[in-house]
Order: sequence, then C-alpha cells, then structure tokens
Amino acid sequence: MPLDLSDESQYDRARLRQWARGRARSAGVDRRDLLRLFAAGAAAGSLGLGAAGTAAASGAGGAGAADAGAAAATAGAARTTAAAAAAAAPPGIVKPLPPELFTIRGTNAETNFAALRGTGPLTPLDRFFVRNHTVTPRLDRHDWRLKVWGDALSGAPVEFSYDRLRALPAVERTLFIECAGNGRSFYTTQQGQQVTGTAWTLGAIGVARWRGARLSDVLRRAGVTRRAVDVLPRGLDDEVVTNGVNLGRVRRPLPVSKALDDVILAYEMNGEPLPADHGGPVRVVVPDWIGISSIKWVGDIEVSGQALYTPWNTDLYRLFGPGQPPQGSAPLTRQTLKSAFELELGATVPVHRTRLLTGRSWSGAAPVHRVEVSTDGGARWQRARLHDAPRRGGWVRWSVPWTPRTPGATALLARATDATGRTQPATTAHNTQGYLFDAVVRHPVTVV
Ligand SMILES: Nc1nc2c(c(=O)[nH]1)N[C@H]1C(S)=C(S)[C@@H](COP(=O)(O)O)O[C@H]1N2
Ligand SMILES: [Mo]
Repeated sequence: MPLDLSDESQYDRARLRQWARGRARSAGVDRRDLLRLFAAGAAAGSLGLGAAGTAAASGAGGAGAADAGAAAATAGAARTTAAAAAAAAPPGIVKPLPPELFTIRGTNAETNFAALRGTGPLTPLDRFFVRNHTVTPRLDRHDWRLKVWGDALSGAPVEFSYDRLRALPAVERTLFIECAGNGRSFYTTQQGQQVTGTAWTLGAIGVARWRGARLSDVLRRAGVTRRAVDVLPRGLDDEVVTNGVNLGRVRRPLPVSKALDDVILAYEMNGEPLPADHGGPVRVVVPDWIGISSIKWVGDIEVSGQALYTPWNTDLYRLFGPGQPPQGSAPLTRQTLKSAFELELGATVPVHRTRLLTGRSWSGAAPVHRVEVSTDGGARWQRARLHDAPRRGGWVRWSVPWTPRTPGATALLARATDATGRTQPATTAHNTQGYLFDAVVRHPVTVV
C-alpha cells in the first residue's frame, strides 16, 4: 500500500526504516568522517555531540550511507571557519549583550528570564536569545538570493531575490523559537544526570511576530512535484567544524508535509527587518518545532525525491539513551511543555512582603490553558492567573501573589497543562544530549 507522505507519523516511520537500511544518502557529510569524530570521543560542547549517543547513532546509520558530496550542490573548497576562534573570543553576535539581559554561553546568548518581567507577549529584540553554531554573518539583502533546486522540482533551479520574496503574499504569525536543548542544565542540577551540549537554563526561547512569505508559495513557484519527500534549507553562515571534522553548513531536512503546511520564510521580526543575529535578511520559521528547524540566513533549499540526512537529523537532535530504541529515536520535531519564572535563579526575597510572582508557560503541542504554582517546594499548589488567552505557538504570561512567611531556602515550582491534557511531569527521561527537558523546574530562592 502506498504511504501517505503527507502524514507526518507515517512519514517518520518510513524514514526511520529507510535510514536503518542505509538507503538514504547523507547530504554532504561523509559518514566515515563522522565515525572518526565519534571515535575521538570528546564532546563538542557547542554542538552537543556526545560520545555515547553518537556511537549509537553510527551503529545503526553508518552502514550504507557514505555517499558524500552528491547532495552538496554548491560545496566548494572547504572554507575556513570562525568556530574555533569564536569558542575562545566573545561570541560573534552583533547586538549588544548586556549581562542584565543575557548570559553568554560559548557562541550563544541566553535570555535572562528575569529580564522579561514587565515586557509584553513578544520578546523584545534586544533580549531575544541567540543560538549560533559559528558566528553571525553580515549579509546585504540586495545581494541575497535564495536558490531552490533539486531532483523533485519540475525543472531547473529557481532563484528568488529579496524583492521577489517580498512581492509574494505576506503572512504574519506570533510564534516561539526554542532550542531543543532549552532547560538542559536541569538534567544535571535536578536529576543528577550527565548530558552534553550548551548548559541552558530556561532562556533559550523567544516569541516574536514573524512576517514573511509562505515556504509553500516559494516551493510551488519553483515547481515542486509530487515526487518531493524532503526539503532541505541551508544557512549561509560558516561551515561547522567540530573536532577537526567539517560538518558543512547548518542544514536540517523538513518533511515535505511540514514544508508545505505552515512554514514561513521570514524577513521581519516584531515589525523590524529581520536582525542579523536572527537570520537576516531571511530565515526559515517552523512553527512548534525545535529551533534547529528554523534555519537562519537561508541561502538555498534542496527539494529532494529521497529522504535526506545531515548531522542535524541523524546524530544530533534525536534521543539516545536508556528507554530509547537502540538506534535512537526518530528525528525530533515538536517542542515540549515548559514553564519559567521571571526571576533570577537563586534570588533573595524579603520575608513578610507580598510580591507578585510572574512567569510564562508554553508548549509545542497545544495552547497552555492551566498553570499551577507551588511556593513551598511542591507540597501545595494554587492556580496561577493567566494574563493571555491560550494560543497555539506562543506562550501565556501568568502570575500569583506570594507572601513568604519563613526565612530560609525554598523552591518555587510552576507546572503547565496544555490543551492535549498533558501536564509537566516531575522528571524527564534522560537522553544523552539533554534535549526536550519538560519536567517541573525547582527554582531556588532564599527568603531573608
Ligand atoms: N544557519 C543557521 N541556522 C540556525 C542556527 C545556526 O547556527 N545557523 N542555529 C539553530 C538553532 S540550534 C536554534 S535554537 C535557532 C536559534 O534562533 P535565534 O538565534 O534566532 O534565537 O536557530 C537555528 N537556525
Ligand atoms: Mo537549538
């Protein structure tokens, strides 16, 4: 029976089988290089490559997919990368990163949640987190071109200039972008587990109003055919080199079903031209899915009649570890459910004085419609007041008044429930790269 590839779950199962049989080609990366990388064993912090997880991945996928280079349309001689330099120097981020707004983590900048207090439903651009594999490139929109190409188009590659993209019908949506590793540090601090990758607390998320063209309009104008299986946007930022292995430019395939559904090629963020750090002049925005799907500085998009594989959907951004299939989970798609207080971790608060605790909750699955808060380490819970109507793709702001009665250390907890009925659990099952943490965070405070 033919598979319905517009059905996401059927698609994922089929793709996993293809992958296990080694049928898929590896888009631009030599699997033998990756094997060498895993053998080296060292974790590459900013990428989140972990020895255990990646070894499991190569075991299953290394078999027949060493067809390097075939898919790399424009790959020239390896360019030098700024990644190594960026690791030591301050991050290659263009906008100012004042310490009250951001915590710098390698090449990345995490939003301090306390800095969102008093802001509206959109994250102001001056405090939106930045996650860069290398450094922010400075691109001129007049020179920028998007090339759409591949064997599942009806004809030759098609190019779009910035003006041509802007001339297409515009859509506007309020959506979060959240790193798959957001909350990763709590696997360690709360669950005592080792994970690799950037040690985010909860600030690797931002919500913006995105304006752009529909990816589906671009693909149709480029002549996408029914043969299409995967759509692979690629960034114009530097190639990523980790442990001496060049992974190529940042790219991660989208199933054609998702690409034709609700994906945006965004050129505006909160009413401004898309800032350099967030992918300007044009980035992909994939609603509800993990941040790596939303490729910044997009320069070309391959439309393929075969499943495509890159490091970002094989060894990275899948779940490896106990409780996962031996070859790892399917590539991650939707974000999970989280809550955060707009307060420093470890804040000191005065006893007997009433304050309004504020925070935000969000989910990649459905609108958040209930939030409960505990101010006594989880013994008693009360409903928080929601300040926003539950909405898909965004977050809800909430508050509860609190009058601390006894001095000492305590923990504040917030737990959200979304419209699918899912509530944040007490713990999240471990995975080696620390993705999709969704457990209730115990936010330490000291009452004085
Ligand atoms: N070209 C490119 N796209 C990228 C990345 C990158 O390094 N290069 N990082 C990805 C990751 S891991 C995340 S979480 C989001 C972060 O988007 P932001 O920096 O605008 O917050 O962009 C994604 N798109
Ligand atoms: Mo990410």
